[in-house]
Amino acid sequence: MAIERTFSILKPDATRRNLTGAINALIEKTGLRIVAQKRVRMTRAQAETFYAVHNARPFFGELVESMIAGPVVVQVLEGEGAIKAYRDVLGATDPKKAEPGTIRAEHAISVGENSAHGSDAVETAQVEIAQWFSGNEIVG
Ligand code: IDP
Ligand code: MG
Repeated sequence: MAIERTFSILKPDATRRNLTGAINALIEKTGLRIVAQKRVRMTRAQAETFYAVHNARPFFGELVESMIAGPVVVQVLEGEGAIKAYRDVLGATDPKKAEPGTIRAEHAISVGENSAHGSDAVETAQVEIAQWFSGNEIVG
């Protein structure tokens, strides 16, 4: 499988509970490398742009509010098949349906406050990474 890069966000529910290191440990245990990382506060406009694909869904307002409720940690992860590898360790969107040992099974509060985001495809990963990092901030 090819070496890929994927985009990750440790969401406000995770930073609020001081889980950055615990989640990073689960990421690194899979062999994925954190090749860029910074802690930022998303603006409302940035959160709306990031989740624009969901803007007609009933939970969109709640989703945007949850993403701006506190700091987030944005990351680029690199490794073999990184997009699927990260989705696998994230677990299902709804933590009640997530496999034991996954980030969401271990740490998420609810389907909305589910601790982390991971890109779902190569194209979305590229767009999401470009929204948050310039090339010289990613050190593989
Ligand atoms: P994903 O994060 O697993 O890719 P998506 O379906 O892309 O899941 O949804 C994006 C985010 O929107 C989820 O991670 C979650 O925070 C939120 N979300 C999704 N479905 C619901 C819902 O039914 N109620 C509340 N929030 C939701
Ligand atoms: Mg998604």
